[in-house]
Amino acid sequence: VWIVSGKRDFKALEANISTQETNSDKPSREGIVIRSTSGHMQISEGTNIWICQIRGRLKKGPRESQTLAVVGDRVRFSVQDETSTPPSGVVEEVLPRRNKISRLAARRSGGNVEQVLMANLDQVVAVQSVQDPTPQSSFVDRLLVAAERFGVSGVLVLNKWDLVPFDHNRERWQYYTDLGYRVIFTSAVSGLGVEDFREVLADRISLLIGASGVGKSTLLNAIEPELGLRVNEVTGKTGLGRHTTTRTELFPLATGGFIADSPGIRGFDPWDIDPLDLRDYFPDFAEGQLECRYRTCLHRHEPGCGVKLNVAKGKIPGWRLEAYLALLVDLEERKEKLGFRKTDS
Ligand SMILES: Nc1nc2c(ncn2[C@@H]2O[C@H](COP(=O)(O)OP(=O)(O)O)[C@@H](O)[C@H]2O)c(=O)[nH]1
Ligand SMILES: [Mg+2]
Ligand SMILES: [Zn+2]
Repeated sequence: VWIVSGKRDFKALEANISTQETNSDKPSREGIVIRSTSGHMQISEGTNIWICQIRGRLKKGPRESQTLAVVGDRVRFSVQDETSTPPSGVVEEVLPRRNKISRLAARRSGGNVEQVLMANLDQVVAVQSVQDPTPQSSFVDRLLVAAERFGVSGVLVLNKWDLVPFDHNRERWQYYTDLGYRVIFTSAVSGLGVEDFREVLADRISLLIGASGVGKSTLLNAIEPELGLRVNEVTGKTGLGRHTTTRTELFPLATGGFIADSPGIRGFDPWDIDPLDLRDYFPDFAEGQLECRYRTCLHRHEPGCGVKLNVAKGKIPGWRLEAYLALLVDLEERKEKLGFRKTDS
């Protein structure tokens, strides 16, 4: 009889004490990698955290060992010792990824290599404050482009709402809501939106991102004591970041779900977007783009540009086109510098 109670699987327990156990019959379980250090991984499975080694043969695959399994990867592991503290196991298989975030890292031997930082995330949650510090809009636009690029949801949290009048710059933020992004107004001081913040993180794997001082730690502490202390700072700067080895970590939430901390993810760096593809990550351009005279119009200086026409008509705010053009220049410069190559996703 298989009894499954709550998150505990008694079938696995029974199999474990079976006397006829062979290696291939060893109970295997599924979990999520929440931390990865050299040689070991911490795997979250229900309410348990396991420490696992990686089966040697896995390391021989096409993937570079450092990205064999990253935080967020779902893995199948066999039980080694369930009674030890923490319980231990061996990772047997890395299950297919739904998505991933990567950045360019310098190779010791020269050149750049894709470094996968995180897999299977559900959403990127960008935190900004409406004042002290004031929002950097390019940050949000970049982030949303990258969210589109990586196929995850983009959530925008605007904190410190107690410092400005309720209707302060609302149209600007409303614009993102109209584009289909979730926008949450919060104040860690007054408690405004804290429940929405909690709810949006529950049961999902989120990457929290935002410049220092916007209130990330305070907001996290508001939904769970000490959480902000455990989750380290992630800076909101975009760019290639420092080429040092970084460790990403997922923190389990009391509500279910995980929040990611990564000193390596300094803003999304959408390094492998082809400049010509960028325009497709601006959903508000789609309609006007159909009217562009040239099929490969970059909405820059080309005559007969439907997007620029829509800006002139007031259908698209000028700052959206500016954000796009700034990112376009960045991508072109980077393409020139690094050479463009597609990833295997
Ligand atoms: N007025 C106001 N101050 C806040 C709010 N949230 C955080 N702060 C303050 O902003 C500063 C930076 O907050 P912190 O959580 O450390 O930001 P982090 O760097 O993003 O983690 C601290 O002095 C907080 O007390 C808020 O909603 N309203
Ligand atoms: Mg902090
Ligand atoms: Zn155009």
